[in-house]
Order: sequence, then structure tokens, then C-alpha cells
Amino acid sequence: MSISQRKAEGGVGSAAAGREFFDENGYLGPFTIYEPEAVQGIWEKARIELLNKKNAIYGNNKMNYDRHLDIKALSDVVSHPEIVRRVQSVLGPNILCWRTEWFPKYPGDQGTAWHQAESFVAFEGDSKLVPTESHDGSWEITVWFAFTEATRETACLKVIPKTHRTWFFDEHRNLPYDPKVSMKGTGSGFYGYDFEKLKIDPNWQPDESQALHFEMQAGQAFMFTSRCLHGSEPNTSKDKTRMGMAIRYVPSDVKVYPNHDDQFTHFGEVFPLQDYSAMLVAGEDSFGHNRIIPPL
Ligand SMILES: O=C(O)CCC(=O)C(=O)O
Ligand SMILES: [Fe+2]
Repeated sequence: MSISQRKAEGGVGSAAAGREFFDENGYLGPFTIYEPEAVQGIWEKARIELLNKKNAIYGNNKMNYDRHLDIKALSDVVSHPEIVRRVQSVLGPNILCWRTEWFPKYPGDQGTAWHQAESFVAFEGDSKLVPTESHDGSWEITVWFAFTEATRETACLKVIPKTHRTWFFDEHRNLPYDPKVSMKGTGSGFYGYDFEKLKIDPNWQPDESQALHFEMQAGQAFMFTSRCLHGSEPNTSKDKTRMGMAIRYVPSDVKVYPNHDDQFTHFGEVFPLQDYSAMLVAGEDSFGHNRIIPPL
């Protein structure tokens, strides 16, 4: 591992040191998965496949979640050994990818407001994730994978380290979806949900001076627990789109959508679950809580 890469991982080399850093800070990375030229080729093909929703499990759904279930190139990213081994260092040997989501920021787009999550009620219905074993530390991880470069100008991810130990938001409250909702004066929003309404203390304000901004090259990945305050600032560029894919992982004891037999709704879209499976990217599933498939 090069010195710059070790530095990029927060000064940690071994898996044990990585785990310690993650437990302490709530994140790890960024780390390089593909060189920028390689990921550009993957992205150019994948974005065309994303337009074809013939085999997409949610049909013609604008969110385009979970396309790793039908697009081989995305399944390859989700199950990439360099991502999976880092996830295993925190979650243990048996890993399910339970969701992939898109986070584009087009030129002029507002930022993503500070937020936290763990069981992903988000923002209608019930917990989407329910662990059945006790866990020492985090039991869900998001790996934010950069398909394009992400800079301060184009809305790179920001986090406030160590905030994963305190809940500032109540993710169990439901919120109505209203595409017209905007979060006053912040330049940020939450895609039609007023995240401010989830604040436990309505007067609390995040300490922006503690925020770290993680610029990333295309092909890099950043790992965090969604409990750690995270978000992004507006894309102030004139012509640069940044595209992130959030890959969400849990250990195999976690029940996924246990109270959502048929469907869930999110961002005004309906997601029927008849064809849904979690993807077992490492280890085994001795629990049998979820329908699972191997990588494509
Ligand atoms: O990309 C962003 O702006 C936010 C990403 C995010 O909230 C997530 O991956 O959970
Ligand atoms: Fe998030």
C-alpha cells in the first residue's frame, strides 16, 4: 500500500486498526477500488444499461434502486473484494448487500442536509432493517462509491466524525413526502422530506466547524455508518455532474423489510418487493431470514 493510500485511509493500515478507526470516528476512507480510467469505462456502459428497466425489479421506478440485482457491472462493484473485506472488518464475515441507491448532483443542485439513519424507516412505514443478534458497534454500513470525481465544488460527501454515538435525529418518526418542500436558507434539502422535523432537539445545530469534506476520485469508495452525521453541499459547478452510488450492507442476521411484505414507498414511488432479494457478497447465511442471491 502506498503512503498516500495509507494516509487516505485515515492513517490506518491493518484491518484491526481500520476497525478501531471506524468504531472511533464512524467512517473509513476514501480508498481506491478502480483507477479513474477503468471506472469511466464501467460507468459509460452501466449508465446505458440503467436506462433499460426491462429486468429492473421495481419496473419503471424513477429511483432506479437495486440495479445491482440485474446489472452485472454493478453487482461486480457491490461484491468487489476490496470493498467487501473492509466491510467485513467491521460487520464480521457474513455480509448482505441490502440496497443500492443513486446520489447524483447535477450542476446547480442543492446539497444533502445533515442526517442520520440506522434502521432506515426513511420516512414512511417501519424499520427496514431489524437485527436479530446483539452487535458490539455498528451493524449497518454504507459504502459511497464515486462513479465520477467528487470535489468541494461538485458536492463531495461531508461527515462530522464521532457523531455516530449520539442521536440528533429520530429516524423512527414518519414524514410526509412533498416534492415542493425545501429547507429554508440552507442550500440543502432532503429530496422532498423536511429532515428538520426529525430533530430531537429543535434548537440543535450541527457544528459545521467539525465537518470533514472528502474529495474523491472516480473509482474511490468511502465507508461510513449512517448513524454518523453526513450530507453534502450544493454542486456549484457550471457543468460537472457528480454521481455516487450508495451501497448498503448488513450482517446476515439482520432482517430486511421484515414488516414490508409486499412493498414500500419512498420519494413518492412504490417499490414492490416480490422480486427483491438481498445479495450475499461474503460468507454464509445461517439465519434464513431473507431471500438471498449470490452476486451475478
Ligand atoms: O450523496 C449525498 O449527497 C448523500 C449520500 C447519503 O446520504 C447516503 O449515501 O446515505
Ligand atoms: Fe444518507
